Amino acid sequence: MEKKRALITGVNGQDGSYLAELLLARGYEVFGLVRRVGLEAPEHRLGRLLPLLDRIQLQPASLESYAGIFNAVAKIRPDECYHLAAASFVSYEFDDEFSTLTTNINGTHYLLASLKDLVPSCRFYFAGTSEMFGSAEEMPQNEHTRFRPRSIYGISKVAGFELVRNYRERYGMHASSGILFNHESPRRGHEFVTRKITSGVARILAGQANELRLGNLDAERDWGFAQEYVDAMWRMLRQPEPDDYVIATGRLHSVRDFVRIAFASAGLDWEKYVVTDPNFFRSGESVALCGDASKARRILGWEPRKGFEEMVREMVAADCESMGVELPAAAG
Ligand code: F7E
Repeated sequence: MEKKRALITGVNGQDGSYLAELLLARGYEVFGLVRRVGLEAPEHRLGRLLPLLDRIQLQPASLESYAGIFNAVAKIRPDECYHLAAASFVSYEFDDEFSTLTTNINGTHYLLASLKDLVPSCRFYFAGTSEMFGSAEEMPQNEHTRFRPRSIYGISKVAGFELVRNYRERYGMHASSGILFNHESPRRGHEFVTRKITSGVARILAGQANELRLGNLDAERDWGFAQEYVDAMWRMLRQPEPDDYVIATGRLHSVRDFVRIAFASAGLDWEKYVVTDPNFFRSGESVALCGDASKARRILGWEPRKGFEEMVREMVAADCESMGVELPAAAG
């Protein structure tokens, strides 16, 4: 039997690399869309994919070019497409608003339009986000909670989500959206708070830093483990009907909780190192985002497994290992 062909945009990101591994293990032929610059400096830009490079096929294309996306889809003719690529850093200052909106909305639109014309039977996954809820009126948030995005990133994702819904309803495409809450791992980008903390702990242990500057320690998030979240994406495309699903743990933790566990796992007292810095505060961030994933549990048979503390410890251990520093044996 011929192998199924999966196309992943954002294949070099945290989720893309985990998803590529999962699909290879399940017998897929995996194609990844990357920017041309990625191919020019693979060790730098494709770091998370290095162990997989001989097993996946990379196709250079920019999300900003309809012709590029159309040609890539025409060449690959995927059975399944996972659209993960996006400008994904959240800022409430509306900086870089034009490029975030253009890339995220047009990229989604170009992909959907190309698939509709070339391979309408392709199953499509869109990476939605809890940022679409923004200053939500209720907690926890589920698939019926009204979107009230308050970041440009959140606004761009609501537009993408609505495009997906319209392509599904108007053209009958099997197009689903995951509304994923924060999900972390040792592969998380360093700009996000979890990885900033765990790599900061490793640098302090290595003697390369003596403080860690953070924003609001009281900010709360629903943090899950990324590898489990990509499995939910795959499960959505197994359903007979396309739909939208919240993927979350349903548990809230503060940045302070994360900090405390991360430093303790390295035998350090966080209060000696963490400095709050107003530069990292986000204005207007008041509502805690916490997801209700009971629909995913019921229909997809998906549930989060790894606990928060275990994940934090693993992230610290991975950062220490990559820097060649030993964790104190009895720490924690
Ligand atoms: O912030 C607070 C910050 O940047 C988490 C992306 O994957 O998840 C991610 O977006 C919390 C916020 O992630 C610092 O104010 C405190 O409350 O790690 P983050 P995010 O903005 O939640 C959603 C679901 C996405 O879809 C996004 O693409 O931590 N915080 N101090 C800080 N955050 C950062 N980055 N740096 C700090 O120093």
